[in-house]
Amino acid sequence: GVVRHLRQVEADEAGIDLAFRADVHAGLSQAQKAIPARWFYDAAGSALFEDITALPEYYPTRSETDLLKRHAAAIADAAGPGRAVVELGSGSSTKTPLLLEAIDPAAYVPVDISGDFLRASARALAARFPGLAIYPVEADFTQPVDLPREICALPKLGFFPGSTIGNMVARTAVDLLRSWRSALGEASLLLIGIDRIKDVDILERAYDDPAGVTAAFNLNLLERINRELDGTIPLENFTHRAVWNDVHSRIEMHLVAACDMSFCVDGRPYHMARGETIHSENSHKYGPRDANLLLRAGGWTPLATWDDADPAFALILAEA
Ligand code: AVI
Repeated sequence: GVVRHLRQVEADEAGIDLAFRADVHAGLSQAQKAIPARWFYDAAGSALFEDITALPEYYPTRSETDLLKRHAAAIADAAGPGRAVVELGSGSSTKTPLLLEAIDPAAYVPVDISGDFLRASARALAARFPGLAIYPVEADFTQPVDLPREICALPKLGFFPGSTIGNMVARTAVDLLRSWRSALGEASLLLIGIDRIKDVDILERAYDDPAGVTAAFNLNLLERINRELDGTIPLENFTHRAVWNDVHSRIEMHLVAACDMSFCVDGRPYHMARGETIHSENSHKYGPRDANLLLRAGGWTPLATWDDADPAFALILAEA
C-alpha cells in the first residue's frame, strides 16, 4: 500500500508563479523567443498530453508499451527481484504496471512534480499491487531528490520512460543522468526510453497530428500565460509548427505569429512580427550509438537495448 507521501517541492504556489513569470519574461525578451517546455504541464496541458499519447500518429507511447510487454521477461532476468523501482516523472503511471508485474520489486517510488497526479496514480497502483510498499515523492526530478530512507538498503532500478530525456539538450540530459547515478547509487540499474531518429514524415506527423491535439497542447502555453500572468496574447494570431531540425537531431515545436502584433504580459509590452516564432519545445531523437554515448557521458554503462518496435523506439537498460 501507499506508505508515506514525501513532499519536496521548495516552491509553493507563489514560488512556481515567480519562476513561470521569470521564464516567460526572459524568454519573450530574447531575439529568438523561447519558453521552456516544462511550463506546458498545468492541469489542462497535462490532460492534453494524455490525449496526445492516445493519438495514432504519436507512436512513442505505443512503441514503448509494446517493448515493455514483449521484453518483460528479459528485463526481469536482467534486473532480478527485490529492487526498489524509482520512476522519474511518473505522471499517470500507465506503463508502470507492466514493469512492476514483470520484475517483482520490493518497493515502488514514483517521483513527480504534480502532487495530484502522484496521489491518484499511487492509490490506483496500491489497489492493483496490494503487497507492494509505495513511497510517492512529490518533487521536481530535474533537481536533487532525497529518496525515502526505507529504500536506502535496497538495490535500485531507475525507470525513466517516455523519452522525456529527449526534451533536454545534451548538456542538461548528461547532468540529470549524473545526478540520478549518484542518487540511485552503486549497483543500481536504469531502464530508460529513448526515441530513435527516423523518417521525417513520421516524426513531423507525430508532433503535428491532423486532429490538432498537439496544436492545442502547444497553444495552451499561451492560454496559461494569459490566465496566470495577466496576459493579453491574441491566441487566434498564432499557429502551431512542428519541424525536424537535422543539425540538432530534434523535433522543434514553435508558436508562429500569423501577423504583426503587440500584447502585454503582466503589464509589460511585447511585439512580434509576422512569421516570428516562440520556440516552445525540443524533442531530441537518438541513433543507437548516440544513445549509448549519452548514457556513458551521464555515468551509466549500457547493458542491453530492446528496439524492435515500429516506429522505432528504444528501451535501454544500463548499470551504474
Ligand atoms: C513528454 N515528452 C517526451 C513528449 C515528447 O514527445 O517530446 C512531449 C510532447 N510534445 C509534443 N507531443 C508530445
